[in-house]
Amino acid sequence: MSEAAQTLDGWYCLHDFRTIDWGVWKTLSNEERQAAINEFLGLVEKWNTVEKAKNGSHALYSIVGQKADFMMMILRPTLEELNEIENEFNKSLLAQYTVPTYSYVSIVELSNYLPAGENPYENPQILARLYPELPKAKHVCFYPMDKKRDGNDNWYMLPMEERRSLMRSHGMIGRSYAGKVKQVITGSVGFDDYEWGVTLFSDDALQFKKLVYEMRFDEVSARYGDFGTFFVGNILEEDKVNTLFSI
Ligand code: 76R
Repeated sequence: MSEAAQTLDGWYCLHDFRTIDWGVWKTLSNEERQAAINEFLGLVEKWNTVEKAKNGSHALYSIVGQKADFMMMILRPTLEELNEIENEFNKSLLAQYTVPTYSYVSIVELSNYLPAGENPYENPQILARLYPELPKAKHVCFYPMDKKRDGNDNWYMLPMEERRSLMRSHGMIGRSYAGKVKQVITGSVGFDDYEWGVTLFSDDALQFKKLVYEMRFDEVSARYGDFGTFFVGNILEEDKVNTLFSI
């Protein structure tokens, strides 16, 4: 058996994608719509308080294309808290006018392919990555992915040293996007249908295409990457929530 990668695990993560049922939403009066929006903004206010206390983080993005209209990405210390948040949202007025289209459950993950030092859970840089405050970048890109187990192309059969060296090359490409793209890798083995969620943040959406494309030519992605559905979107600031839902 090959040596398993050791992971450092941070906050649990829920990506929750919804479309808006505009047909029904439009039948409401302005007052009813405003009440639903206000209640939702109240929820976001609660999330803001948690974020300020550094007990979690969240990001709201509107999604371009028909796969979803908006995404709520939530980070919390426990799976129970994620569950409470989704249930609270589901019981809200606004949720009645949304349709769930996709969700992803995972946990912020760093692996030991690159050395993390002696006691990683005491390293401030590592902690900042395991328990991140999600950036308020203009754009987001999310997709789930697997590493292949396919005949000769089986990531999980490679010796540790080989995986480490391949990941070094992967990391080098990633680093050349420092300051342009921030990535949050979340592990989902045992939690969801793929093995990782990849969430990228950038102020320039084109950098997603450039980074993902460049990685396609790198062996880790070229030979071993299997990708799920891609979502791309724009930040949904709280003052834009009214605009999005206004009729
Ligand atoms: O954590 C680190 O910065 C160390 C190097 C590193 C690891 C271990 C790293 C760097 N990644 C790691 C792990 Mn990554 N990453 C992806 C994708 O679309 C594709 O082809 C792949 C999707 C992107 C875009 C990306 C970006 N990375 C991983 C893992 C877990 C692998 C495992 O355990 O087997 C996956 C699935 C994955 C996928 N990666 C970086 C980036 C970027 C931008 C970096 C540089 C980060 C930085 O140094 O700032």
